[in-house]
Amino acid sequence: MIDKPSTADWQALADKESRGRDLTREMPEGFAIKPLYTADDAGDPGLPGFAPFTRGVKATMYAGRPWTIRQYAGFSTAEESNAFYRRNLAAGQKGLSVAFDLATHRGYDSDHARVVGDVGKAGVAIDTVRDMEILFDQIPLDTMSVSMTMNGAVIPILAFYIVAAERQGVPASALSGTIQNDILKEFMVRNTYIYPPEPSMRIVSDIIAYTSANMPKFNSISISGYHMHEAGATAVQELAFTIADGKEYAKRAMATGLDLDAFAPRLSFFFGIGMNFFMEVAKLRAARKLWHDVMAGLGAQTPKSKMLRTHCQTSGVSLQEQDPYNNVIRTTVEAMAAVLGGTQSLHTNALDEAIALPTDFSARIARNTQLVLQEETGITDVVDPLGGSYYIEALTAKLVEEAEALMADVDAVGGMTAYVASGKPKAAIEQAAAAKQASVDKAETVIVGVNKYRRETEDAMDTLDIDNHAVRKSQIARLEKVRAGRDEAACQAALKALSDGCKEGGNTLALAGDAARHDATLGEISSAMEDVFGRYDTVPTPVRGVFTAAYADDARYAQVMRGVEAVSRRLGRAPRLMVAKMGQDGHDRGANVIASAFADMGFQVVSGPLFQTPQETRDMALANDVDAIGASSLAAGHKTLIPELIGLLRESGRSDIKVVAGGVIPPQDYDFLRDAGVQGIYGPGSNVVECAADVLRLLGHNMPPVGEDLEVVG
Ligand code: MLC
Ligand code: 5AD
Repeated sequence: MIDKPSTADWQALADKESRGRDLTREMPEGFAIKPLYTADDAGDPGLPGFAPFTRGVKATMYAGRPWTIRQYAGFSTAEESNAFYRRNLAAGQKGLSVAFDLATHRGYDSDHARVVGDVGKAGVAIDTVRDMEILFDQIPLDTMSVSMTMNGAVIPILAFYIVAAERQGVPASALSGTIQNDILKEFMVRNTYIYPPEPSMRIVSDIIAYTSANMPKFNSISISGYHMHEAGATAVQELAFTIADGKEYAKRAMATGLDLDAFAPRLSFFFGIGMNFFMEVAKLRAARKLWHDVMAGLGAQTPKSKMLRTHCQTSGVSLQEQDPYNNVIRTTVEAMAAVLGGTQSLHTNALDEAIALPTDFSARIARNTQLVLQEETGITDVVDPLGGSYYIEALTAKLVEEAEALMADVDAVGGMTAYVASGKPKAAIEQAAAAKQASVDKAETVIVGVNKYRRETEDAMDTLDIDNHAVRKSQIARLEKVRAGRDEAACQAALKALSDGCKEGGNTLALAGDAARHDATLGEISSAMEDVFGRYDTVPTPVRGVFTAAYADDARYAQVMRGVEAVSRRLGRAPRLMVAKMGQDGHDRGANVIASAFADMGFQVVSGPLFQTPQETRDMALANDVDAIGASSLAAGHKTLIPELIGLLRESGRSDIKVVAGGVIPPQDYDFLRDAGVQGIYGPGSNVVECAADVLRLLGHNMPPVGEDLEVVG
């Protein structure tokens, strides 16, 4: 009889096969993965439905009830979004998830001068309860669970929702759904805050207090790691900062006198799911264990308080503009990771993610990805089918250990509010994002169709285009009608009561509900609060040194740096690039990566603050005497904002300042932008070193193409 081989036997055989090559892999998470895991690596995760819920919060999981297919969507007017929702529900979607436009997020009515380019673009425009009623027309709010992604203008939006339901005859107590209401991550990565951190945290607690008393089926918050993930966070960062955010909210709510077990069962979560398949499965399992332990530590008694229930969304940044049908494959793999990790609810991204908002066609494929997984694969038959996998169990335990270590750093400074204020988590995530970008640009991280197997030409794709002028016009007409038809004195009195409550400590959601019942607009409710709380501004501080370190031995990078030196000699100073974020779009990963990389390559970089108008960008560019402006646009404002900027530069006699654009810009719009005077357009998948080479060319430097004359340039 042959002896059972030992791990040492395996090692000897493996060394022979690999000729001694080291097959361990370093993860961005800061630990290495071995090529083999065995029973020695894996602990026992317990059973689903029982603490610490590593294997799932329900005993039966999808065998009892499948996850909710909940596609995030919204665009244009309430009428158009309502029609889109109803088509999708008829085709198999199970829950709603509303995407609002950026004007709404940031508390501006559609007629506000700052939001001309944003209305109806990245989501649906909502100004009044009337809009909200139209959004849910013929959608029964007593049975449909509705998630609303709102954080900045969370008070007017939730108030509108409650009042729209009342007008449908549905009391608040019957409403089921979720409000995102997670402001800490806005200050870290998503940037659609309105007020400073302290009053923002009070708002979160007000909502928890109101919903736990009046809306027992409504999840008061969706504590979100997703946006950290999208901003480039590692799995450990996403876990640690998200769970620590949850702990902070729970502690704040307890500090206002609420009983933990009265509100904790309705705290929910949201994670991003990327391409590192097993890491993402383990991440969700680790999240449940971490949350259980945190809540037990805070003294939670009922099991429900210790169960982490989560929505997941497949990763937007993992999707590419090039060869976009590959995105269907990526999304399928990510969706499987979310499901095998035990998510409660899921959004699958559309294949045109890197180009525009989904069309009916791309939304259908995205939704069907979930329907096929749910109904054709047998994936729902068994609870936690990867449970007991040596690798999954070891990885889950490792993520718990690493996240706990990072959470200890957060605790050491007194919790997440203080940690966010220190700027540490934002900087750590940006560092990880820059490192990832460098690894992609150097093709160490492979992206099929982008940095490997790239096609010579790309096929054209139909994309959704929103006539922003028409949406704005119809919103303004409705705003005027609502304002004309309301009891003005009652409305103003309710707004005043809200302002007073902000000062004196009343519940802001209850008070905003009264204002909404009198048809106060979103902008009016927001500014009644802003009058007391103020509006918050930040200045971007991109990280330095990541690219120089990553490209230490790279000939092309050195060549670009020599190009920058040559231009510097000619100008008598380093070339200056302003990285501009115009409009209400707060996605700044791309802008920060560009700022970091260009500064590392020797440019002088001026980072504009978020939310500039084209006039403000022009003024800042002139004041800093920049040579070029890179406008980053991810929320479809490019056709309005960038041409306006170019016009203003022209009026100021500074058409010599080159304007380039980057971000999510459909190729169909390239000609429009070029005609408007944009001199370079860099979509997702652009290599930042080549972007810099291109900008040098625009500044008159004779920059050779890749691979040519590497030595002769000076
Ligand atoms: C579930 N149930 C079961 C069961 N499984 N009952 C018996 N047996 C089983 N096996 C019950 C649950 O207990 C619950 O009832 C009910 O069924 C619904 O199930 P759920 O699992 O709670 O699902 P759901 O209602 O879909 O709620 C999921 C959630 C919630 C808790 C994660 O918070 C949610 O829907 N979140 C979505 C967030 C979202 O869409 N975000 C978009 C962000 S986009 P009961 O009575 O116990 O409740 C974004 C992008 C950007 O942010 O930046 O703009
Ligand atoms: N409709 C559909 N999906 C959207 N997303 C953002 N806005 C919308 C919208 N209006 C998705 C994209 C994006 C992520 C933040 O959410 O996938 O990457």
